[in-house]
Amino acid sequence: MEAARQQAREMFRQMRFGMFIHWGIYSLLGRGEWVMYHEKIPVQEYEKLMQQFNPVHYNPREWVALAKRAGMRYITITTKHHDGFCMYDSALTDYKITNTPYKRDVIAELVHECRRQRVAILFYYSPLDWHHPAYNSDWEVYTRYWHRQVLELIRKYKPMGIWLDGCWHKPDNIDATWRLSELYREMRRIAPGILIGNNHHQQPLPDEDIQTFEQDLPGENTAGFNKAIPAGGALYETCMTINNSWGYNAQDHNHKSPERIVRLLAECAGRDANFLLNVGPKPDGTIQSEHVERLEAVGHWLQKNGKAIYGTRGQVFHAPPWGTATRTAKSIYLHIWNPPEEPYLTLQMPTVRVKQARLLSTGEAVKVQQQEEYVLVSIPHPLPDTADTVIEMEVA
Ligand code: JFZ
Repeated sequence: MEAARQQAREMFRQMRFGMFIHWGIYSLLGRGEWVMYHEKIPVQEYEKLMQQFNPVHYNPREWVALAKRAGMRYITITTKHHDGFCMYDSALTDYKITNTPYKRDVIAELVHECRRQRVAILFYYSPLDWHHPAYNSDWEVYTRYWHRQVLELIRKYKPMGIWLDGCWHKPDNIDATWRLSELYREMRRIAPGILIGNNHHQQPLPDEDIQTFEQDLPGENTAGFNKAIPAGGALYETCMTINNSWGYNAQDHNHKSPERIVRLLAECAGRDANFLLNVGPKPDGTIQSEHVERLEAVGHWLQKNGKAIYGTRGQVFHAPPWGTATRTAKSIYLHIWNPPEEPYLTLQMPTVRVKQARLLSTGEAVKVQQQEEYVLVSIPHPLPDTADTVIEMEVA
């Protein structure tokens, strides 16, 4: 594997936490990103939304600053969703942001801010397209169109990675049908270190770097479209919504609590997965306050406990009932939110010697009793952080 690609994979994994952004002209209707399909809106009708889209409060500097306050190290934004509308200035279609009253290339402005604030940026792109006439009438023409769009995105904006989503619409013989290997080769020719993810919910292809788990944790569900297939060396990334909607949905008030989001972040890291948490900005370019509040709460937790997430690896213990664990070469981090009755944890760690242990957020020492086959770790009662109390164990 190319050194540049290997390096990008390692950097991506160390980042652990990213902001997913689903934003498009569908946000005008406030009923999610599948509204055109669910409400059977004819293309000619739906296209009119373009003339109304004018996100006057769009502030990429604030979006990136919010991601950083949340402790997110990268952003993955939709450049074209299934509705076919391009949120960037594509040379290959007039159905794009620069032909709206807003006129400006919102993707270019976000990329600029990410570079300035040193946040990595990846692009979501949907090969599935409900708008392009050739999608149903001339597969050769449509394939050339979408392949060329992916390559123009890479050439024009130089993202860290491309996150494809929509190949599941024609799942049989997915590589040949969508001509993925041919596209991946061309992508890597122009950008050797580019990361490739494809949300097709099948075994990752050899040239794919990111195996996505949508609204799911790796290993949680072995059935359904989110099969927890042993990764062929690909990196794991779980993507989730804060409520139940990817695109802005004014009626969806089912927002996860900050505590639940912190635990999901820890659960992902404990399973050696990145956590891509989604916001769906409103048509005026603002992010709804319920989501801003939750992101800031997670960022506050990460200020005290980030060492137990960033740059760590997972799969330390198998499904511990008390929480999860992450590790580095020198430390094991116990993430505890469901403590046992006893005032201690019993850890089966026959090959590991614990030198000392402390509460990560305060540095307060924690008592450890080393036995031959296991270690007893005292746990404070009540837990100082009900969301996730982290104990750092320095190990030999
Ligand atoms: C897809 C998109 O349809 C959705 O709008 C959002 O962008 C999400 C992140 O990705 O959701 C899927 C993808 C695949 C399946 C179902 C929903 N599937 O394979 O059943």
